[in-house]
Amino acid sequence: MKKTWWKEAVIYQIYPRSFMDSNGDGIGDLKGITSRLDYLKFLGVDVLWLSPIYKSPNDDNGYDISDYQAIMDEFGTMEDFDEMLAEAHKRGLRIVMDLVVNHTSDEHRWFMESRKSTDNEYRDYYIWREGKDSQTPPNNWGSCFGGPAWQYDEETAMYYLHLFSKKQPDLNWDNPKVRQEVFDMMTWWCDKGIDGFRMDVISMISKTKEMPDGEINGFYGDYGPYCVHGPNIHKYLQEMNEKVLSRYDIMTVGETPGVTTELAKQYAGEDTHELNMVFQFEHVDNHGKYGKWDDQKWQLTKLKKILNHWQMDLYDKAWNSLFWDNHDQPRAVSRFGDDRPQYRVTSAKMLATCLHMMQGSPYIFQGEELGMTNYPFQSPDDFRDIESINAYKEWCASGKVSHEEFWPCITFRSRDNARTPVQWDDTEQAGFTTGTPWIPVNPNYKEINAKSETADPDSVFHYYKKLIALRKENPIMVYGKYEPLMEDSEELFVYTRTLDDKKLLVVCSFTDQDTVFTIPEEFVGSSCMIANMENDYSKSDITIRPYEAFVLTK
Ligand code: TEU
Ligand code: CA
Repeated sequence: MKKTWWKEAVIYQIYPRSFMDSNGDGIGDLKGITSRLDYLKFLGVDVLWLSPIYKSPNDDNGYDISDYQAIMDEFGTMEDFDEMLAEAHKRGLRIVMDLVVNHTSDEHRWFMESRKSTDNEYRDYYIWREGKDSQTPPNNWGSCFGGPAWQYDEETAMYYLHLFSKKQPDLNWDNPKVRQEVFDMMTWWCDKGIDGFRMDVISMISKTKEMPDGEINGFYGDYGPYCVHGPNIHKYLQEMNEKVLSRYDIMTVGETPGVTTELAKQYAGEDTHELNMVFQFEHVDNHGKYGKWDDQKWQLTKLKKILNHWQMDLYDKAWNSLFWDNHDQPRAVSRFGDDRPQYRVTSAKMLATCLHMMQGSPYIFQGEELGMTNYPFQSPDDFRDIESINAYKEWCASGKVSHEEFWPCITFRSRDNARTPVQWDDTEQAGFTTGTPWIPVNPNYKEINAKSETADPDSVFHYYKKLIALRKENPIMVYGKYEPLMEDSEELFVYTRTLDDKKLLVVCSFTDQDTVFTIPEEFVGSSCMIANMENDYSKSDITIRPYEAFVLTK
């Protein structure tokens, strides 16, 4: 297996709007990020991935871009960006940009031109179709954020496709001019010195020419078979690789909803010349009665089956990206761990152990290193996210489900859980802003914040710091072969890693009950690399306490 810096890196995701506000307007910004680089350096991460910071009307918090080569007004200026990049590089931190090129904002110059007339030179930059009639879209597809995936545009009496909000029209990647515009823009950023791209819904850029109705799924037809991993996806990524990516020492990670291990080996194969790695979603897509809106936790055997499969199947062929949460997901400790006060710290450390000991590049979402939790929403007015706002209306207003039944589901899964401000200290607004934050601070900031955790050697923060440092000293954490154990256990997640004559045993409890465990003979009496509580590993039968985690090494 080839050794590369990005395989050895730990990546930290910043959601700039909620990271740090430098000027009291309640919105995080670039100067705020620069002011916290020392904190990130102290934590020990190598790469910072920034969610979009480009000019945007913020229908979807920056995932709707109106100018790819300018900075969002609220976040600062291009000078602020250059300063942030230089200050990051000075500290040995790399910067990965979010590349959102499945769609633009409807306020992007290309789209404003495109909608003007059917013969405009930008018409073919987007996907336009005649409706079945003026009241009926071309087909039954639904958008990710509710409502149909087609928007009627009066100017030319045609519909345009938007897989996300109607302010996010999809680009037409079959148009070579579109591809060249994107590649030129990417080149411009690379020449500025950035260190990589996280590519938003990159698995959706190639669509089939035929666009038949999809299978009804909830309220609308499913566009999946026609828009996800479409006919030319690999061709376009190889072209991007040849024209841009291969010319720079950068890292790339594709956000690829719907990806399987087979597809990942193509998207991110060691020799396929597309991307370095992809985000897969099988372990976070436990859908229930109301689609993604579900308040149930995974059964451990099912979760293990998915993660074990990704570990085993990509080995030596493609590289995993490892994550429990991001800006679209609930907080890891609330979802996979246990955020009750007596278990929060222990279970956050356990989750970190379980993930960072796997093979792949670990991603930490801002605040995860503090064990930040889901937000206690009181009413639908608390939502800021277009997806949560629309989903609540669509499900409850339609009468499909009652508020009482839907509320626990939407509050458990809302993307806003991840988007509350980073809790820096115990002063007002958690030190995030001197003004009024755009989204409320989680009221638990007095107990959970960076200031107290950086001062406490037993904190979640210091545990992450230690895990990150261990990776630098132990190539086995990066390159060791993975082997699952106890696959039928509903309580314990157990696996080994092997590299040359070294071996690690990782044991993580996912339950609030005591369990018994027999240490495999070869590990009895071996030394402990890291653990979230003490235990006696010299005996073969031991009791594992709720959410205990440890790593033995021989
Ligand atoms: O998310 C794309 C994606 O896969 C969605 O299905 C995602 O899971 C969404 O949150 C639905 O629950 C990316 C970005 O990460 C997200 O923030 C954007 O809103 C979206 O693309 C559109 O750009
Ligand atoms: Ca600000």
